[in-house]
Amino acid sequence: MSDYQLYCFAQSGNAYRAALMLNLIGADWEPVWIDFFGAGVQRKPDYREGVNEMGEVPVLVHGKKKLTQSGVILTYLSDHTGKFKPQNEDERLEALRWIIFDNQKVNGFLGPYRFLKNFAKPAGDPAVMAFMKARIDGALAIVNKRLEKTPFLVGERPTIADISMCAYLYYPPEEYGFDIRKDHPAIARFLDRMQALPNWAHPYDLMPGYPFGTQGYRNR
Ligand SMILES: N[C@@H](CCC(=O)N[C@@H](CS)C(=O)NCC(=O)O)C(=O)O
Repeated sequence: MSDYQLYCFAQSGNAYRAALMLNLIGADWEPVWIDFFGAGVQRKPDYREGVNEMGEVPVLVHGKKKLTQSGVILTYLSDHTGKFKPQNEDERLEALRWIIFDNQKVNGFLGPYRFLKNFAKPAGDPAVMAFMKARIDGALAIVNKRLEKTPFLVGERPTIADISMCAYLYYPPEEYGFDIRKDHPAIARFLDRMQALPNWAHPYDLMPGYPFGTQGYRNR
């Protein structure tokens, strides 16, 4: 058995944060595929009682430890390996600040927007979609402005805040109906820098569930 098990599925940018971190630090890990869209495993009582009372993915299992919330998982992995770890109190607080902003305002809106556009039946109400798109534009502009000043969110080096921010940013523009890279050039350059890190992989190559409805991977 691998050192780490990650409950995840390919379409989950929230889970991608944890999967990407595990890959970037060279961890020995394996995915546990969650049939999120089909059986809705995350909504079942045994999942809520035995895996995650919040009914969410990702969940990281490391021996006897079971962790949820990608921000917690990233913090745990960086504390344990020293990799992508903020270096002092100021950096730690700054990373946490961006992780919370990301969870709430950036990928916190991008994920549901993409879900309503591609997977929900019926698809999202146009007024709701327009509201969310405006929130997304505003939040991405803030991130873009920050990344015009420094190559990574906390400065010169990549930290867990950057890995968190990647959550939904590599999924194809067709899944959004807009092109994040084209609209936000500093984010595009940031994504290129993250992509150049050793062991970087796209969510569809890293987690099972591609094509949609299967347990496959895109390029394997
Ligand atoms: N803030 C959480 C968000 C996790 C999350 O919302 N995951 C989605 C899958 S992409 C989920 O499990 N949603 C189920 C639900 O909200 O009922 C994190 O970063 O781990």
